[in-house]
Parts: sequence; C-alpha cells; structure tokens
Amino acid sequence: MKTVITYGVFDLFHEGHVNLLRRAKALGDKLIVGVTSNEFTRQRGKLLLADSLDTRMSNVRNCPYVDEVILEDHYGQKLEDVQKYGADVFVAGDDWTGKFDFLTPWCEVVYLPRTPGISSSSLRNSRLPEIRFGVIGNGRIAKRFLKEAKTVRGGVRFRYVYNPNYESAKRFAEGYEKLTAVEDLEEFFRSVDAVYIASPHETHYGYAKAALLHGKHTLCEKPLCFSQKEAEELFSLASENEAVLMEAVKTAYCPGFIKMISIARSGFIGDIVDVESCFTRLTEKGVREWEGEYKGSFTEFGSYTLLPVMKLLGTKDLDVRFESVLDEDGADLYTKAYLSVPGKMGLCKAGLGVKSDGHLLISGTKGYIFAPAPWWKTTRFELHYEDPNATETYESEFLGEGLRYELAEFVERIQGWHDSDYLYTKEETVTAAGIFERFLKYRSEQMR
Ligand code: C2G
Repeated sequence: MKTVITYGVFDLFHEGHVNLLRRAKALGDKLIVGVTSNEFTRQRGKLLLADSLDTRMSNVRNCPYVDEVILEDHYGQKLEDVQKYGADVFVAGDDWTGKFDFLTPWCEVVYLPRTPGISSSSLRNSRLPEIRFGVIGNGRIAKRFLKEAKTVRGGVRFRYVYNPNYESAKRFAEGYEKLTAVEDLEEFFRSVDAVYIASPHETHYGYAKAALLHGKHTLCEKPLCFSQKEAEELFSLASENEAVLMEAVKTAYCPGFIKMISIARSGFIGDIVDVESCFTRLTEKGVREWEGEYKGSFTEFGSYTLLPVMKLLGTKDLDVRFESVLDEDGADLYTKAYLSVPGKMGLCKAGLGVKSDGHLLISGTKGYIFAPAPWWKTTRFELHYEDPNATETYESEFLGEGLRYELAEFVERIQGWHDSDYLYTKEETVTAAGIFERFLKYRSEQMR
C-alpha cells in the first residue's frame, strides 16, 4: 500500500485544490491531507482567511480523493508526519518547487503543476467588496502603515492621501503606484469607504469626527482624542453612521499580546494584583513629540502602557495620579501614572527624555508574568512561580512592524465577519482618553 501526503490551507476550496488532490491520490493508494490551522497560517504570513478551520477541513474531507484529514499546526510537522504515517510520496503544487526537497531522504517528493488562473487569494479578492481606503497625514507612521498594508488583502485598496499641505501629499503619493493626493477634504471623504488617520495628535479628533459624519469607517492613530466626552461623542457618531471606529493601538491586536492577556486572565498566576508597564524612547528635541499642546512622553507612549493595565484592572472605578519630570517648556521628559482599583494596582512609565527598561510585569497571588522589552511587540513572555523550576516560556510571532494586525482586524469588522471590539473595547478607548485629559490638567498645574 502506497501512502501519499499533501498539505494546504484550502481556503475557499476550489477547482485548483480538487485537481491537485485528484492527481495526488493517483500517485498511490491512500491520500492523507494536512489542513493548516488558523494560527499557523497567520504565522506563515497570511492574515485573512475567508473560511473557518471547520469549513476548510470539511471541504477537504468531503473530497472523494481524500482518505484522511489531519491538522497542521507547526513548523517541522511535515517531516514528523512523513515518518509517523510512513508516507511514500509527498506532494505539493509547483509554486513550492524545491522547498520540500529536504524530505527526499524519507520519501519521494513530487511537485505537480498548479491549475492556472485560480487561487484562494484571487477568489477572496473578487468575492469581497472592495474597500477604498484614504490616508490622512503622510508622516513616518503612514509610510510604515502602507508598507504593512500590502500584506493584508481582504479587498483593501489604498487609493487616496490627504494633507492640508497638498504639495507634501503629492510628493508622498508619487512613491506609490495607485495613490492619488486629494486637495479638497470633502472630495477626499466622498471618494473613500474607510480612512486611516495618521496626522499629528491634535488633529485626530477633528478628522475622526469629520470622517464619521461622512459615514466612513475610521482607524485613528493613538491617542484618538484627549477627553472622555470627545471619545464618547466619536463612538456615538460611529454607531449613528454605521461606521467602524477603531483606535490604532497596535499591541492590542498582536497575537503574542492577546495570548499573554488571555493567560493572565485565565488564572495561571492566581488573582492579578499589580501590573507594571514601561515604554521609553530617547528622542532628540525639534521633532513632533516635543511640540504643540499634546507634546511629551505620556501622550506619546501612554496608549501602550495603559493597555495592559486597563485589560487587567478593568476600566470601572479606575483611579489615577501622576508624577512627571518636566522640561522648561512644560513637556514631560518622564511620567509615572499610578493606577488603582480596589485590591489591584498598576504603574505606567513613559519617557522621551529618560531611558528605562521596557518590560511588562504582571504580578499575581500565585506567580508573575514577565514580558521583556519590547513587550509591546510581544514575541515572548515567561510565567514564574515560587518554584523556580516551574517557569514556563511562551512564544508568538510578530510579523513586520505589527501594524498589519490592527488593519486585518479593521478589515474583518468592515467586511462584517465579526463585530466584537473585545481586543480593544470602546470602554478602554474612552477610559484612556479620560486619563489623558486628567494628565494634561495635572501637567498644566505643575507649570503654574
Ligand atoms: N494549488 C494548485 N492550483 C491552484 C491553487 C492551489 O495546484 N490553482 C495547490 C497548491 O500548490 C497547494 C495546494 O493546492 O499544493 C493547497 O493550496 P493552498 O490552500 O493555497 O495552500 P498553500 O499555502 O499552498 O499551502 O505544503 C505546502 C503548504 O502547506 C501548502
């Protein structure tokens, strides 16, 4: 009996897949197919899948050429499976030619010609409604964002860029094939379905409000705004105008951070009592971070440091007080925000003018979680207990600059695949805005 094995994601199961499976089966007597898990698919760089794992596995199982379906969820598994199932032949499409030659000591490796003209990506793109995106502002973050956006499909098309300085927008657009600079803001809003706001802090609220009033889905760089009332108003506008509103706190959408928070909330280290987070980046004077009403360290990094504290202390009855070291212009070089709810406390440290270790430490009644710097790009975290031998380490991928994850989430919500904001809730955004409001008041009082 000759066993053949092959693997794939099999999203939107199509004729190309069936052809491959038919020819694979013809090479032996039994065909085993590994279907890639969602997490492993994401780890390999594909962020948006149209079908659930259940659907993808059933489609493969119902294909008449398939005898057995297994789950593929890690690197190295193909070699393990070839040995475990005694596979005689390994099959992949010829888009993979050469990639699996390392299996030849154990089995025959065959690359079959792909069926031309069809792929899961082209189906996803043609079935999903196109989302015409516009970006407001064309600074450093916009550039990084557009680079990352290329990895997120799901109908996303970045088409327009707006900047009150039209010449600057035009120069920016020249660097991209299909991006057009628009001079008039009204025309910009009329041309798009969704906007990404990447302009200076003080303009976020105004642009977000205008975008939502035009019924446009809005992804706004952090901080969304600097008062609780404004944040509440923006969310009301979003719901009245049936638009998705998300604050782009990238860490909230990254797989490693999501896993760490879920583990912390699942009782692994007992009850959470203390959360300490720190983000510093020494920054020379003369750039945006040191200018304007919202300059300084806490407004720059507070959105990150507040995130794990709000996730683990909650937002209800959250008390906060601050200590800052200010420069002669009233910008905070360094800020500590002390947060508390009954029985729990948190500390957020932010520095543009002071360097500290950017780790996250979550302390509980049975142990603690430690994520080393840069914890906001969570790739690794450790669980420690009284018994030093019981330490556990968790790892997760963090692809590129990590901005792709927030965009993928935004796109999933726009496409209506789900409507939950659990990764970064409205309450969390509103609470953070309220904390910034209190901070600005504290800081101006210090200057008197
Ligand atoms: N395929 C094909 N013709 C197409 C499209 C896909 O023959 N028009 C083949 C692919 O080459 C692959 C299989 O169908 O062998 C599954 O394709 P995908 O679902 O796109 O999965 P992929 O990302 O290629 O993962 O072992 C390799 C990977 O695990 C396969």
